[in-house]
Amino acid sequence: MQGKIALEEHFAIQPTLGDSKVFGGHVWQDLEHRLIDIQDTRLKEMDKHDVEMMILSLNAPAIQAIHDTEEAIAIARQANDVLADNMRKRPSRFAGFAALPMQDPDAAAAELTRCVKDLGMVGALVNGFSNIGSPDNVTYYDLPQYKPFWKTVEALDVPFYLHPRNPLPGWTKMYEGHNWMLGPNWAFAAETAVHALRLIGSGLFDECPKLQILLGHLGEGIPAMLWRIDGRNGWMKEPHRYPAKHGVGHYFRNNFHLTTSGNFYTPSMVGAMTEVGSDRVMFSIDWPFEDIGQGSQWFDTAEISEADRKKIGRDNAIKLFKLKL
Ligand code: GRE
Ligand code: ZN
Repeated sequence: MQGKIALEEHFAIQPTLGDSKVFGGHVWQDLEHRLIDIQDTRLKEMDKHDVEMMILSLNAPAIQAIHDTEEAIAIARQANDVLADNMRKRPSRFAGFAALPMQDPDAAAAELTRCVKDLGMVGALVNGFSNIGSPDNVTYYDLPQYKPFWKTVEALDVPFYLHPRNPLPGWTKMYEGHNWMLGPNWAFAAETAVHALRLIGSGLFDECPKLQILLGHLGEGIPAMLWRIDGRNGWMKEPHRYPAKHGVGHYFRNNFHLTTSGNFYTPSMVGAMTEVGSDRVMFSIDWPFEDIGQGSQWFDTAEISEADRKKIGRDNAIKLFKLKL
């Protein structure tokens, strides 16, 4: 399909580059180049596979793992300025998501405002929980101190991409002796799905009904579990036990969008479309961790209608991010 738009596509700057090494040490020379490069190899690959635009974001966990708050604020600014420079060079090919120092909710809100209003970014991408003050602190964004931050996101009318990171070593006992499950094979999805469900259960979307969250990897497993999450034990008629007013499915269908990043499998895409509707699914690759050729060929030939392919490959993103293409 011509004119595809992809929106979970990463780059790195020197201070955050090393975070990606564990995910590709054996191909590091190539991966490092692909992360740092924006205007060369990346554009050639986009041209080759009919990707008209990438919405770029910083690698992971990057800012979220910088436990010194002042440093997190400074590196986020630096990354966002680099991104804005690259967007300016090719505004028809690159848009951007802001990296945010969530360690300080007020600073995160201010940086998002700067990125949207001054730098023309179309939203934020944040890599899961933040470490605040110490490397073993874990802070999720359903906590009350984030309420004003979420109000700012809602008022700016831009989506927030909740991107995976690994759980901390102190929180991975269940994977002990089975480290292969860390990262994209399993733990990324489990970690991110729990965080998304925390946001939902907390009642955040009752307070901020217009807030829109993006999840990659076709919803981090949630679409396949949605019926069961809300099902409970049917005949026992037990009311749900979280502060939010409605069932999880209600918020998932009204406040979430899903992308195909790193999950190039048609039955899973059709499942996601069935759960949230084809207006809330969008094409993505997960460059440079995934193969733009593989993702594009899969999507271009997947057995869905041409109307859905056009929506998912392009039109939904234009609408959601108000892109001027
Ligand atoms: C990602 O950004 O989604 C990612 C990584 C590292 C490995 C695999 C992966 O950051 O999908
Ligand atoms: Zn990613």
